[in-house]
Formats: sequence, structure tokens, C-alpha cells
Amino acid sequence: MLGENELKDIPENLSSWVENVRSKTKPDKVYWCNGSDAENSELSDLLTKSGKWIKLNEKEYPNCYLYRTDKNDVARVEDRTFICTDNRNDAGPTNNWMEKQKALKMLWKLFDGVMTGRIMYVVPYLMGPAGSDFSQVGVEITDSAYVVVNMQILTRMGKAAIKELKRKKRFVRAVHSTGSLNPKNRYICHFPDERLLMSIDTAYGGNAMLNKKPHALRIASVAARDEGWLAEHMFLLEIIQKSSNKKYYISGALPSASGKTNLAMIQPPDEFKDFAARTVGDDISWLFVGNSGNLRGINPENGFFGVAYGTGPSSNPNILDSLKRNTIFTNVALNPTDNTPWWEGLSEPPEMLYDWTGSEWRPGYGKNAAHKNSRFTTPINQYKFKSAEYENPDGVPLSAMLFGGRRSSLIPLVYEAKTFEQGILIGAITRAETTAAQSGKRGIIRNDPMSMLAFCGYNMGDYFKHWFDVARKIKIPPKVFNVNWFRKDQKGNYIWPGFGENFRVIKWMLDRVDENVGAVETPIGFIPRLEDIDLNGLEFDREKLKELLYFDKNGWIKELNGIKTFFERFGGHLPHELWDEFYKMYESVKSY
Ligand code: GTP
Ligand code: SPV
Ligand code: MN
Repeated sequence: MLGENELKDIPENLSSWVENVRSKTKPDKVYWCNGSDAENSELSDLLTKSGKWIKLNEKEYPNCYLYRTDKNDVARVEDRTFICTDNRNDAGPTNNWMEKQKALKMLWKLFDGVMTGRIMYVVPYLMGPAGSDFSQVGVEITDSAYVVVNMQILTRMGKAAIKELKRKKRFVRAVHSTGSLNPKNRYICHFPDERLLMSIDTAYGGNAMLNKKPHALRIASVAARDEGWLAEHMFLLEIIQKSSNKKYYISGALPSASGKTNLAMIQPPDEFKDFAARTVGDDISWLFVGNSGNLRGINPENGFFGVAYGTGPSSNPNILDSLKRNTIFTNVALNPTDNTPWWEGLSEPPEMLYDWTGSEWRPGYGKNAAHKNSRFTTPINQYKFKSAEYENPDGVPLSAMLFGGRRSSLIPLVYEAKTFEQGILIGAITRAETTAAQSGKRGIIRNDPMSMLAFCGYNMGDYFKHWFDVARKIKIPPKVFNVNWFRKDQKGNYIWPGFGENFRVIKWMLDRVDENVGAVETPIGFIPRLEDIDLNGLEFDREKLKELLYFDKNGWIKELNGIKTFFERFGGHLPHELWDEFYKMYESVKSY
């Protein structure tokens, strides 16, 4: 907790706002967080008393905990997520909208007295490296100690943020209450004009840790539009070629639970000994045009909130060591014999477990032990393969950018945009299958432009326009690619081995960046020649690669017809630049 002396230092605009929220929510106590280890232990003790917080084996998993959420609160709820502004057009056809004044009135009524009997935590947090012009401060007020301990890992929280606030003055205001966790009263509301967030009757992930998608994407995307930069749902990966000491930076947008964390932590296969991969970020990138005209990125976060389910030695070996200490596991299973966490993919299933709901589970039960959206919250600073550039206040220069999504057919393993502007189109036409990261049916194909459908804080038509505006300022554009690791065969099995083997595709991209390799030109862009994807050491039939790299004219006509209908929904907000790119591709596909 911040001491008396430190509290005297709090800027007036922050202390008066906290007092205002206190008078409305009426907590028993106000607790200003400083972000220290001692504070973390204190909150952890408090959580233990709640019964939902289980300390794991101290020897094998020091300072690690398991948390079980409410069964009805396991993922982001997009149908309860709103953009609140004066005009519906500000939110556009893809966001839920509420009129600002009406929303404020409704929400403050729900917040009235909601913290009575509870502690109100004030959580100052910093997004981005200290001292960076691109970093932002936020303050979340919450009655959830679980949210606080997560934010302690995911952001630079407490004193570091207050120090930065003195320099920046402005901050994003976020108010959150667990309320009664009633799904019918659940609201995640964004007021971009006020840089304000309000979330109630939520307690998990991006519904409640308002620093994540609510601030770092929905509010930040509006700030980015106004200030000429981009806030994107992208990982940020560094590839080092050891022999030349050359460094490449790749940012990439894939929809939720579709492989960003895995790709950001990729371990190149043994055949690629000359290359090392390092992580700058795994979920969110803020991108700016640098002085020399290239696009540069920072990771605003300070930790990983990654999908646990499926994470293991064969998918993401690099993260496993990090998960052995100072980590929060949410909705994974518990092995009661040694008090360790377990989830599908980690190892062979033990004989008996408690599943994510706390019920007894055995291998033959025919259901998952861990929830598909179970997550680990772990600090980036203990990750062995963190990039040395992670704290660089000026960010890292992008050589390449990729888009993609889960598609069981049509979309090739990889293709390259002919220009950066066509790259914007390729991002905008992303369609992908839904996953467990959001509530609702899984496996439904929907348009998810730039993987930002659920995260753009304003009209997506204007968002496309903004991409073209930024493009005009870039002198050295990154090459843009599209990837699809998720093609399936007739039996429903993934064709491409994925995970570490994706490096074979990345290597092709780097060769394209360096202009070391040719390609086949098609109406959608450049596709690799079969012989140019290095399959050395991998048992994979080149015939199958042919299928994965096939340009299916009729399939694409159908695809683009669907895209056209989607684009038409934006009416006059869809920029002519995007229509121009669209028709260029459409006509070229039709006449191929
Ligand atoms: P969010 O944190 O929700 O934004 O997800 P993410 O995009 O970081 O996804 P993540 O890397 O956590 O992967 C989610 C799921 O995709 C896991 O179940 C992975 O096993 C699976 N996955 C990731 N990469 C691959 C791949 O190359 N091939 C296949 N088949 N599955 C993959
Ligand atoms: C996502 O859903 O894209 C996530 C998890 O990264 S959450 O923080 O809940 O948004
Ligand atoms: Mn994400």
C-alpha cells in the first residue's frame, strides 16, 4: 500500500477522481497499490481466505497459485461489450453501442454502493517502457484482489506508474466491480471521448483487467487514430541471424486463441541453428512511424496472459520454465497428489485430478480437465527468451508484418502482399473461426479484420482509412504476409505441423525481405515456389505442400463476394483506398 508521504504526492486530478468513485461505490476501505512484493503477499493471503485461491507446491512451483473463476465467467463476453459515444456511427456496424449519457446513468446506478463491505483497490499502471513517449498511464479502481495480482504481473504497476504520471499528467480511468457476477447485469463499457472504462459483474481476463483489451486496444486505438499511430492485436517477434548478427522484427495479428503467443515464443527447429527467436510481445503492439520512416513497435504489456490449454513441450517448450514460479494459473486442473497444476498438452494425464471446476476428473471421463480458455499470468522479465530490446523506449523497427486466422480450407499456408497497401486489404479481409477466448459458439467463420473485430474502439470503416493515412507516412514499409496454420484434411486433421515448424515459413518471409528468393505471382499476392519452403529434417510430403499453397480461383471468388457484402456494411465510412485495392484483387482473380 502507498504510504502517507507517497499519497501526498498524488496529482490532484487523480485523488479527486478516486474520491468521486469512492463516494459512489461506498467501499469499507480504500487501498492504494504500490506494486511491491510485500503487497503481493498480503493480497495473496487475503485471496487464500476467499477459498478460490489455491497455493501450489512451493518446491516445484514457488509463489504460484491456482484460481477458479465463476463457471459463467470464463472468457470475454463480446455481446456485453459496448462502445459508448454520442453517435452510433462512432462505433460503426461491428461494435455494440450505447448512447454515452444513458450508459453513464445506467452504470453509476449499478455501481451505487456496490463496494460496501469490500476493499476498493486503486491500481496505477503503466503501459509501455518507462520514459517512452509512447507509453501510457492508466488507473484501475477495482474491488477484486485477483484483478490486482494479475495486473501486478501484466503491467508496470504502482510506484513506477505514479512516477510516469507526473511526467504525462493524462491517464485512462477505469472502474471495475465484481458486483454479483450476474451475467444479465454484465457490462464492459468504453467511453473513448472521456478515456474512461467501466466494467461490472465481471471478474476474468479482458472483461476485468481493463489494462488489456479495454485500454491497450479499444481506448488506445482511438488515441492512435487521433495521434497518427496504430494500436494492434499483434505479437512482436525478434529473429536474430547469428552468423551476420542481423535482427529482424515481425509483428503479427492472429485472432484470439489462434497462435500469437505460440509464434511469439517460437523455437526454430534444429535445422535452423543459425537463427534464434526472441519475444518482444505476445498479444498487443503499439506501432509508430519512426524518424527514419520505418514502422516501429513497442509491447505495452509487462507479462503474458497466455492460453494454458494445449501449452506443452511439443507446442511451446520455451515458456514452460517461466511457468514454474511467480505465476497465476486460472481454470486449469489440479493434481491433488502433489498439488501441481495440469492441463491438456502439458504431459500424460495423471490418474486423478480436480478439473477446472474443482470436481473429480479421470482420463476416461470424456471431458476436458482444464478449460479451453484456461490461462497463465506470468512476468515477461523471467522469460528466458525475452528480447534485449523489450524495454527500448523507441521500440523496434519492423521488417515484416503478418495477418492470419483459423481457416480449415482455401487460405494458403502463406502469401505475400504485393504492396503495403495491398497488405492493408489482406488484413481487412481476414476471416476466421471463433475460439474459446470469447463466449458463444466456437468454429463459426466470421470477418475479423486485422484480428481487431472485437477490439477496435471506433468505426472500423474509419479504422481502415486510418491504416491508409499511416501508410502514407511510412517511407520504409514492412513486407506484409498472410499465414494460415490451420488447414485441415478430409478427416479433420491439421495438415501443417505448425508450432516450431512455422519457422520454415518465417524463414521464407525473411528471404523475401532480403530479396533472396523468388515467388509465384497470383491475383492475391506472391505465393512461395514449392522448392523454396525448407522442409529439411521434417517428414512432410511436398505434395501436401502443393495443396497448402494452391490458389483456388473459384474459392476466392466466393470468398471475395462474401467480403464485398461485409465491406458494404460500412457504407460511406469504408475508404475509397480500400475499395480500390479490393477491386484490383477482385478483377484480377476473376480474369485469372
Ligand atoms: P490470445 O491470448 O487469446 O490472444 O491467443 P493467442 O493468439 O496468443 O493464441 P495461442 O498462441 O495461445 O494459441 C491458442 C491455441 O492455438 C492453442 O490451443 C494452440 O495449441 C493453438 N495453436 C497455436 N499455434 C498453432 C499452430 O501452429 N498449429 C496449430 N494446429 N495450432 C496452433
Ligand atoms: C484475447 O482474448 O485475445 C486475450 C485474452 O488475449 S483477454 O485478455 O481476455 O482479452
Ligand atoms: Mn489476445
